[in-house]
Amino acid sequence: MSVAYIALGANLGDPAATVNAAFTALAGLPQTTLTARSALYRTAPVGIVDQPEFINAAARITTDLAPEALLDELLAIEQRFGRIRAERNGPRTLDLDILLYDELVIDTPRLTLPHPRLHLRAFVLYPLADLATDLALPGRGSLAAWLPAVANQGIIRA
Ligand code: A4P
Ligand code: MG
Repeated sequence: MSVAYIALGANLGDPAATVNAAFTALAGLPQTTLTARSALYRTAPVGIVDQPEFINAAARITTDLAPEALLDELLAIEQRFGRIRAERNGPRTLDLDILLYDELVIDTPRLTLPHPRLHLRAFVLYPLADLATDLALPGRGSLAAWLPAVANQGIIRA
């Protein structure tokens, strides 16, 4: 069994309903148990700023799926929720990213772990901190140490 952390993000349609339904979809994955879910957060868009605000959250799972198989399952859930890949960083009905998978550090064309931008983003770090305040980010120290630097990014508990 491995422990993985998943980021959930949505900013089209009814984002809060989508994120809640996505938690249920994660709970239904094969060989996987949803062990914790964060609060929902309303967050200002990062990257392309001229788009609706996001709802972001994070989940902890235990799974027997290998990282690439887990990614395939997450992409399939995104498709079920009507995800259309238009522009990078652009609006989406649902985005599911793997933040951490055990202590794994990999960089392949399909999958980079830990997620390369996770430590720079309030919309990832705050939900993650709900799940594990003392979390270590492989190669990047503790999660708690990164929080002050992102405190100025717009984020409110929904
Ligand atoms: N991929 C590589 N590593 C991973 C990983 N750890 N988890 C590959 C998931 N996927 C990973 O992703 C493109 C490809 O990344 C996948 O097919 C997979 O093979 P994508 O979801 O199609 O593209 P994207 O999400 O538009 O781009 P990217 O680079 O993932 O963007 P980010 O960094 O996820 O940022 N602002 C707020 N407030 N809230 C947000 O949630 N999200 C973004 C997207 C920008 N601004 C935001 C938010
Ligand atoms: Mg993504």
